[in-house]
Amino acid sequence: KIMITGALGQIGSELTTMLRSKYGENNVIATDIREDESGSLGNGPFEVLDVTDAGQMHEIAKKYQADTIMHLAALLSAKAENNPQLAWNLNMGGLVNALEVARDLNTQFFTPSSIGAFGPSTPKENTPQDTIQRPTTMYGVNKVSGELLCDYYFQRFGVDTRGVRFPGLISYVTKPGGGTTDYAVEVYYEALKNGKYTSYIGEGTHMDMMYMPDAVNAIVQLMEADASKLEHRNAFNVSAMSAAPEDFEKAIQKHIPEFKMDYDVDPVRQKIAESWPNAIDSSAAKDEWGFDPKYDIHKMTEDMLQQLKVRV
Ligand code: VAH
Repeated sequence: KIMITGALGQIGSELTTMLRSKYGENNVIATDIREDESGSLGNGPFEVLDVTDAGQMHEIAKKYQADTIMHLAALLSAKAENNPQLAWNLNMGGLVNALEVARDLNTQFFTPSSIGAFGPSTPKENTPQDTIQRPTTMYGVNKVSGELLCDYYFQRFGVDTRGVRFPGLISYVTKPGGGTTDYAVEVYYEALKNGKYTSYIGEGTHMDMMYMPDAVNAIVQLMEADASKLEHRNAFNVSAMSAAPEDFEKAIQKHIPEFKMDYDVDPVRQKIAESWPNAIDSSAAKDEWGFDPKYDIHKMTEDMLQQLKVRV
């Protein structure tokens, strides 16, 4: 049985649905800080959980006899920069609580890291799996600390911890909240609604991106991978594309020729974006567990627009 925190979030909402259809509704326990008011996650078990409440987390995991914990509840980069103290308490407090539950109940463990775990002194192009990690954002500090803590729980306590460094994730189901890469989602909504988009990230700023179906598949693939093949654990570089705002503009124009992008750069998020790599190297994930994303920017754009057309 898999217990998920942050199940109503950007990743959680799609991961929960996908795992429920794969393993059965009752085998996936969804938790989030708020009620699933719209019933978007379906009929499987759902519990309201504040991840900073260690006792409650433990109780829920025990009640449902979880054997895997997927810990997704966290504050994203731009929000974390606005409130670093809250970010530390929530991102690190939640993680250590989840790891403690995993240790006590002997469960498998997944939590996402991010390209935010890199910083200005990291090589920007073809960023290696093992390289300098000196991020300059609170979110990045949380992610590097989280990677180290997960490795520690594996080495010290034998908890089967696994993770990936996700790039900006693009999806049509649940919008991200307070990230630096959110523009790459907003652009599709605005293209369909208004035929134009004002980007808060500057022209020529490259970041890694991935379509959500590839992201949830990667999680399942990594968790099912043979442990003896894993040289790394926390966390694997994974990316499907490196793109700048103008790449989204061009890709969208193939479907909506009159679409136009202009710029009104937000200095806070621009600075965060510039501190991250342009393009990371995902070969360790490919070699060790067969990471194989299916969507490039064009295939993703076609699907996003088609899916959103009926929703927006
Ligand atoms: C953010 N989407 O922008 C997140 C992420 C790739 C970065 O972790 O904060």
